[in-house]
This record gives sequence, C-alpha cells and structure tokens, in this order.
Amino acid sequence: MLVRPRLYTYRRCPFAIRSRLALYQAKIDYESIEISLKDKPSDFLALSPKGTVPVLVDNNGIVIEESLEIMFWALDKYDPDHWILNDNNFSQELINENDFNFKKNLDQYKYADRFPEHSKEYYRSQCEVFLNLLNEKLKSKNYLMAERISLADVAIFPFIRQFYLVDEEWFLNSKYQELKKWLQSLLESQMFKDVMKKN
Ligand SMILES: N[C@@H](CCC(=O)N[C@@H](CS)C(=O)NCC(=O)O)C(=O)O
Repeated sequence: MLVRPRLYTYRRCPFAIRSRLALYQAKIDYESIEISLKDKPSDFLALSPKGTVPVLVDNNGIVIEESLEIMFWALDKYDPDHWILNDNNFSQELINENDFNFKKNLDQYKYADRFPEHSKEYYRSQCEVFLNLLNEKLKSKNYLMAERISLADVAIFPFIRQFYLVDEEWFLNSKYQELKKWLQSLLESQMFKDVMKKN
C-alpha cells in the first residue's frame, strides 16, 4: 500500500500555513496531524527533536523540518502556477528578511508584555520597516514579485496576517493601503480558506 506523506502541523502557525498552502497547490494527498505545542507527542519529538512545526515525513520516510523546504519539496513535484520564479534570489532575500528580522519584531509586538524593555508601540514601529518595504513593492505590481502570486507572497502573508491580528483596528487604519489590499485578497482566497478548515 502506498504510504501518504504526513504533515505535523499547527493550524494557526504561520510557518505551517505556508507549508500547507504549497502542499495544497501541488495537490499532494497527505495526512495532517495537528500537534499541541504545549504537549508535543513523543513520536513527533522522536522524528524531530527540535520540536517545531511544520514537519513533513515524505513517502520514503524522509523527515523535512523546515517550512520553506516543505514548500520546495511540494512545488518541485508540481507547480501549476509557477510559484517558483526563475530568479528565486530576490524572493529568498525577502523571505529571509521575514523569517528572521520581521518575525522577531512581530513576536515582540505580539507578546510585548514579555519584553518590558520597550513599549508595544516601539515593537510595532520596528515591524513597520518590513511593512513599508512590502507596501512599496506592491505599489508597482499586484503581488510582491510579479503581477501574479508567487512563492514569496505565500511564504510571507501568514506572518502579515499574524501582525494584523495583534491589533486589527490599528492595521485597518494604517497607511499601508496596498498591503491591506494584498492581504485581504490572500485571506479571501479559496486556498487559504481550505487550508484553514478545522478537521
Ligand atoms: N524555521 C522553522 C520555524 C518553525 C516554528 O518556529 N514554528 C513554531 C510554531 S509557529 C513552533 O513550532 N514553535 C515551537 C513551540 O512553540 O514549542 C520553520 O520554518 O519551519
């Protein structure tokens, strides 16, 4: 019997969301295992001792422990809308900026009470450096890298969603018009609704 790939995931985790979107886009039939981050099962930790989601176990039992690698694994198999662009370097730079600097600032904004050195507003202003960069990109085209969706949009928007959810009113009243439109279109997309469905 053919073994399906298994994805250990957490519904609201932005890293897991981006991986699920790529698996969805590539039409991969996989088993989804929702993990409680507060009580990680021992079989999951045995597979991946670093204990972060998402983790994919492919049909051959190979363990992939990084969300971006899971995206590439899926899209290398089938990438019907060419999310992987020919010049992947620029996408990668932007995704790295998201995953390292923006994500750190976002966590401090989200959990500002745990970082009393600065105010919540300060951490938010740190996040805005990246918001500005994205908004500028979106002034000249509909998506971050092109007129159509590509890997960078899908890899980054779950984090902008998380930023938006910290203080929806602030975001909706902010000056980032193009970014708001971009986020809204992705949040309303069928693929996003489908990967967020509760099992
Ligand atoms: N670099 C990893 C980061 C994944 C990550 O940090 N996921 C968070 C959830 S959003 C996690 O599992 N944290 C561990 C925990 O909360 O115990 C990736 O891209 O997959």
